[in-house]
Amino acid sequence: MKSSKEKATDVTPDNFAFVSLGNGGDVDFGEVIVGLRQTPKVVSPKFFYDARGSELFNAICTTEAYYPTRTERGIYESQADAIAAEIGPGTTVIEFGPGDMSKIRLLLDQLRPQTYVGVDVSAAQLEDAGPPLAADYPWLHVLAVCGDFGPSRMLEKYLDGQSRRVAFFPGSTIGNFEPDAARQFLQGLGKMLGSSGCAIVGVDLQKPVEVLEAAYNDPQGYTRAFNLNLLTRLNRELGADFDERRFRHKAYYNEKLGRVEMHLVSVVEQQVRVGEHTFSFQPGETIHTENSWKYTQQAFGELAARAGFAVQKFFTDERNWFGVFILSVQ
Ligand code: SAH
Ligand code: AVI
Repeated sequence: MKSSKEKATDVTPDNFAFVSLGNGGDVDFGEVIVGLRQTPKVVSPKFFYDARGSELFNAICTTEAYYPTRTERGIYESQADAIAAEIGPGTTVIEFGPGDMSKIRLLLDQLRPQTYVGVDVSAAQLEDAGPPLAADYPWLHVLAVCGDFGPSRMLEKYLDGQSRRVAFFPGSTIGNFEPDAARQFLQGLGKMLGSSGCAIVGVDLQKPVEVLEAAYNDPQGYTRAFNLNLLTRLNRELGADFDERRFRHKAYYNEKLGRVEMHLVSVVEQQVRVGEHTFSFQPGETIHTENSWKYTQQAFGELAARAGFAVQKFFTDERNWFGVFILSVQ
């Protein structure tokens, strides 16, 4: 006897569709070369999420050290009714970077949207998570969109013009943008949502440095493996010859800027080839792979206001570690 989850993946449900925008899914060679030519060297965190990277991210989320996942989930579990009351039923929910689509599940029974659209660069995650979601919620239209959720109007043709649009951006993925890029993203989002639109945005909040640094240095080593997997991916997809043993994971809280930084540090002097390009590394030189900005309630509210949103409601946990903002287009 199969479990309902196994059954769900056997046949693609009628209420599920998958489309590709053609602007994500693979590593962009040109973007990587431009980043590695900079000082300090940089590679975008959006390239973390190949099948292995997504698997490692999901493993990070299960650790005790990585508090954001369970804290945000706790807010949805306890506040789903209150969140739904702010939004109302029959909407089109568009989730940015849904990953395993587990967070939207915590809201669907209360939110009762008509359509769910998940936009992610990770085709593997969409293929794994989309059909079971559609099978478990047969009343919901589920559309998985493989592509970059950055500025683009390509998504528009997959959205209906009738129902109210609600953006769902959990996980503090917005914290991986620089604050000005986050503002620009929200500004573009406001246009896409239209004047009746609103957004549910999960934002990690500032807290003691020890808690932040532990979250990005889990004792299981998943974050280290997640960071180093980027090099494995560049080797496979771009024909690079990084030796993962010659780099180490480094993550720390930059208190002055209010962000956790992740880097890959070269442990020796070395040269690395990426396609026909060669890059030199001094010992201790880093590739900057991710920023994870941590906000105060006030600072994020002000950023959203500069992007044309009003904070309709704010939810948090008892330690004030994570914030869920309900934003409405002004
Ligand atoms: N929302 C989930 C997953 C967060 S991890 C959670 O809260 O746990 C970030 C997710 O965003 C990953 O699934 C990754 O593949 C996706 N992602 C990152 N950058 C992206 C981009 N530029 N465009 C589309 N998806 C992106
Ligand atoms: C997806 N994003 C918000 C995560 C974060 O915390 O910045 C990705 C991550 N990086 C290391 N651990 C988790």
